[in-house]
Amino acid sequence: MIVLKLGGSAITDKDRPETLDGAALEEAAAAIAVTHAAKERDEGLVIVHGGGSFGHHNASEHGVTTTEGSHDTAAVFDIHGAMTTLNQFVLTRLAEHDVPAVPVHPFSAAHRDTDGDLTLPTGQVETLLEEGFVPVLHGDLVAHAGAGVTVVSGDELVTALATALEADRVGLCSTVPGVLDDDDAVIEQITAFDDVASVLGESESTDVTGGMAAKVQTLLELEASASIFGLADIKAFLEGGEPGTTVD
Ligand code: IP8
Repeated sequence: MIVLKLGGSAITDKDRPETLDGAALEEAAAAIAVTHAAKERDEGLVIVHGGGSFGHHNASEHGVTTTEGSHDTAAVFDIHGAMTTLNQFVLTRLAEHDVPAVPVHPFSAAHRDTDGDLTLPTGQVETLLEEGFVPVLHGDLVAHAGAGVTVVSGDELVTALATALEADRVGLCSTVPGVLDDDDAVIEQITAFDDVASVLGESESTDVTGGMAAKVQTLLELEASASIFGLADIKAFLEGGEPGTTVD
């Protein structure tokens, strides 16, 4: 099965609060629809989307990160609310393309222990897959023992899902065509973080979960082979190709 992450920055205007990039989401939904229909659902697909302008601004306003928590219900309504709003946009667009996409909200399913380690039950995701659905999860808040609620990034969910479901392939769709070197050329393969540490800067937008460096580090921990690519390459990835940067 495949875990595909639609980066928040790829489907929203990341620098304007709560602004969708409708054209980008349409392009992603169309590509997913074509490949999903062609495979006649014999290969399970789980989608995870990030926040982009729908979660990070709210989270930073409330001072909530993956480690800094809050006990303020207003923070929960704002941050989780923003993420479920974006989730609705994603589901609606996929439904318009006849993709049987359904929501799975991490806030209602996952939690962190006092060390911050994430537990994400996946029985519902597995059953939905077996029943022919495409579960769509998203970066969210989660209950965090001793800290209230903290952010869980889409990338963390991708890792948890890929591991629990023994995913064959993991794809991260980003705003860039892959991980870029100092000359803006796509790095074809990354096997160790040290190889790319010097070129992976901090994310320039408000991103409480760490930008490209954190993504690469997370993907390096996976058993499954992972690819980072741009919107134009979703179809190529879902058809079995390895566009962009392969992280192995
Ligand atoms: O964009 C973050 O998800 P990400 C979600 O995948 C929130 O890092 C709530 C900021």
